[in-house]
Amino acid sequence: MSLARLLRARLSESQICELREAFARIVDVAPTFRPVTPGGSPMSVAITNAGSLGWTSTQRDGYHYTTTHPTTGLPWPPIPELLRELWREHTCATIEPECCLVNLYRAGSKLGLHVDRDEPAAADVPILSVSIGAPAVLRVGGRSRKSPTETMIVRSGDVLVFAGDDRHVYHGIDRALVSPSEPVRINFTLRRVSKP
Ligand code: MD3
Ligand code: FE
Repeated sequence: MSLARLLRARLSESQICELREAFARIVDVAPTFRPVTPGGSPMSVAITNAGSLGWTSTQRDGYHYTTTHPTTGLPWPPIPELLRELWREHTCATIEPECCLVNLYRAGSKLGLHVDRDEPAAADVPILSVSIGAPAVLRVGGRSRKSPTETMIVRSGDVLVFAGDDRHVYHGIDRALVSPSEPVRINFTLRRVSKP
């Protein structure tokens, strides 16, 4: 895939600030946790969710979506309004996002190369990703695991949209470029899960 096909936008400083506050409100109700992969190891990225459906993983059930938080049992909090607006503006004005996966990266957190394929009923709906905090090294390949990959830096305020064929490419985070002044990276990924 050509990285030029990724739509990139930059949020204002006040919008970034609004998302930091939105993150604080989400984790207040739905604390971050480290899902366990089917292989049995906890992910190095801590996650939580907003929306009607949240992505998670357990060794027993593998990757899946739930309506409630695994430890509190409460429904996931609502998707922040600013993220809903970005979804309407950059993806589908007529389809509502169901999942806002929130990924929290600290020093040493990474996400291996994968395809987002846990939403088979909504595989044609684009994915929107919004990053704040520390920059990170994003690796993007093609539709086959063997396709060559390239890396790019994703920075605070970047909004990336993956539509069409790009929705199904391999991608991962090699590492978060944290620093003493910016010790975490937060990524919000909005998705449709059920048939629109
Ligand atoms: C979607 N998260 O949660 S988002 C994930 O930065 C995930 O936390 C990463 O991959 C993160 O599933 C990356 C940006 C991204 C990049 C490439 C994609 C999303 C993508 C390619 C296809 C579909
Ligand atoms: Fe992904």
